[in-house]
Amino acid sequence: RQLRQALKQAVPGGELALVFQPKIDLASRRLIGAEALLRWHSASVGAVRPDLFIPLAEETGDILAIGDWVLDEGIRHLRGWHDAGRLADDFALALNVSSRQLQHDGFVEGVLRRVAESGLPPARIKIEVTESGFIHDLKEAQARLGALRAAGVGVSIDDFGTGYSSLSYLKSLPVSELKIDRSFVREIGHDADDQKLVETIIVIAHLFGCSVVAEGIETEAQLEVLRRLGCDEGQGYLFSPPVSVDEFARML
Ligand code: G
Ligand code: G
Ligand code: G
Ligand code: MN
Ligand code: NA
Repeated sequence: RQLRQALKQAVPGGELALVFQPKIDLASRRLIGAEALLRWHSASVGAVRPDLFIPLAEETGDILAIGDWVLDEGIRHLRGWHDAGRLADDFALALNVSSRQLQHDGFVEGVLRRVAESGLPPARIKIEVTESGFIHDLKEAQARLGALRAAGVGVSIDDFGTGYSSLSYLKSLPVSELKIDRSFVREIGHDADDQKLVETIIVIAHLFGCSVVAEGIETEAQLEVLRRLGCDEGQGYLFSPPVSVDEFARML
């Protein structure tokens, strides 16, 4: 109850912040993007982890205002880096979007309006959705994600392989990127079957014209295997944890 009340203050109270985790091209080790991750420091209850407050915000509906804030703030920083000439041509910023946001009727228009107002090339922005984002209404998700792709915005499936029927989604969804969940990456070198899953996801993604990002890379050994299997990009503590906007700007 206390947390619910505190959540209402997150946006108006200026209590939210974005941190940025670098995404690295595995072949060249070049910085080619980042994922924006939300942090909340509540004036009344202190720091709260996103895996705790995001499900709550989805339940209460606060995720819509929070999600809008993430889009505004992410695109604002991206524009600063872009205008300062700090970004490689292929650099893209990934913003997480919850299923509640995707299901909200103004979602696509909201994203495309912000992109247009920013003046940024649409390909600089990627929307990350999890499978729970389209399990609800596949047809509608298909139309919405398709509208983003048609406008040139990237669409990425987060936590790929952890839900159900992933393969049938790939056939019907307009997606440009798959992210291999870190639970699979962790088992590389330990569990032969998990490694086969990783290998299969990479092959299938490429067959469908998607690029593949491995999450949670922590060791050179994992990186070596992923490179050998043809994985395109990675993020993880081996390269960098999520960092503040100032620290990230220094990496650019
Ligand atoms: O950064 P951290 O590992 O604590 O994030 C935990 C999870 O919280 C992420 O995997 C992601 O699913 C979710 N998350 C982080 N930032 C956002 C955000 O801006 N929007 C949404 N919907 N989820 C986020
Ligand atoms: O969107 P998603 O739920 O995948 O968010 C990624 C989460 O994973 C973030 O909360 C981030 O802090 C965390 N993370 C990023 N890199 C690593 C890593 O190498 N190892 C582990 N254990 N967690 C990571
Ligand atoms: O580590 P190396 O000198 O190979 O890095 C070459 C380039 O790759 C760096 O200039 C940077 O752009 C990118 N890179 C490699 N590792 C990291 C990392 O951990 N964080 C960030 N932000 N970029 C990295
Ligand atoms: Mn994500
Ligand atoms: Na993930």
